[in-house]
Amino acid sequence: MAEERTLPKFDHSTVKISKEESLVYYEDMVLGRLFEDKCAEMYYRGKMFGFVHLYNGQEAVSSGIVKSLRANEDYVCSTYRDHVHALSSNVPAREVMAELFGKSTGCSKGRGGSMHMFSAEHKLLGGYAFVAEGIPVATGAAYQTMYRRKALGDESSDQVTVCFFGDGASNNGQFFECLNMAALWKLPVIYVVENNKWAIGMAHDRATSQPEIYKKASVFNMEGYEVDGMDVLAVRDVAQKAIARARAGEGPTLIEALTYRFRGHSLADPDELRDAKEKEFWNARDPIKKFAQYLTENNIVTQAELDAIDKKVMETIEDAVKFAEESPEPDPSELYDYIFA
Ligand SMILES: Cc1ncc(C[n+]2csc(CCOP(=O)(O)OP(=O)(O)O)c2C)c(N)n1
Ligand SMILES: [Mg+2]
Repeated sequence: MAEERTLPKFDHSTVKISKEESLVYYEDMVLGRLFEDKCAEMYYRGKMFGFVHLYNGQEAVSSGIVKSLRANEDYVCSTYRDHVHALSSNVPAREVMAELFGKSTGCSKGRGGSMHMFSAEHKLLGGYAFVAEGIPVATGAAYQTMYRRKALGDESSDQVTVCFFGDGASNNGQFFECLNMAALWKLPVIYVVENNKWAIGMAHDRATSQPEIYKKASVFNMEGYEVDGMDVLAVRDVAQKAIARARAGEGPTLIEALTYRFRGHSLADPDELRDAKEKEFWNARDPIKKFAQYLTENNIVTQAELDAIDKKVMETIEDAVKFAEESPEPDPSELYDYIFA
């Protein structure tokens, strides 16, 4: 196994976080993990169709970034690995599960499925199945925010847009074109690369001439951060800086979060390519275990309080499955509804 890229060190003594806020991040990460585990179970029971890509291992990135935004006001744009970004964005677990089941009560009315979560109410701009497809969408969302503020004089237009995508996507042309425009126009957007080292079976280091993606920000005169994507407090720290910059009209930021997916690329992937030692290295950095340990060792919460959250989340997920099971299929008479043409 090649030597693992050293994770940037984060000084936890600088963290200022209340107990209440800590628990928001913790609960969101647990929700993401347990939801995906349930999703795998339901997929193998034949409850959902098509490709399903799970987010296990990467929870600290979604929670650290999205839970630092203004809930239901700032925009979030995702990829096909989108269930947990939707949950962090406050889309109810019921609606995400129902969408996976293809039911009419799903957040995309059962038309989207796993890769196309969407919620206007929660400002989730969508999951996108084409690699890098969300980058121009997010850039456009940030442009409209700036346009409403600067051209139309709407002072309340100060939303921040976050765009999540993978290491593989960062080699796509849209990444370069959009970062150039965003920097040029000082758009209120944050590009978050979830570098999980793999694009299906292509190792990141084999696919790109400069594997340290955050460094690519510099050629656009953009701020770039490298962050330990397995540490929710480190992610929250860079998120706060990037959000403040975007909100103040100082322009975009590129964040590269070093992370790892604990499962195969999709539920159809037997995951035989990745080295067992590499998996062990990253499993030992489980972001949920790490944060739980931080919280209990620093006497911020007790283990019993964390256990109570885990239990509550499990109940939410069981309720979501029941809701999805009992919901109706979309009516065939609505086949041509919601088509944009
Ligand atoms: C434009 C395009 N090309 C190829 C594919 C096939 N494909 C699906 S996922 C994927 C890998 C993307 O990897 P990365 O961006 O690192 O995201 P990750 O799956 O690791 O989250 C590829 C090549 C696609 N969906 N879209
Ligand atoms: Mg990847």
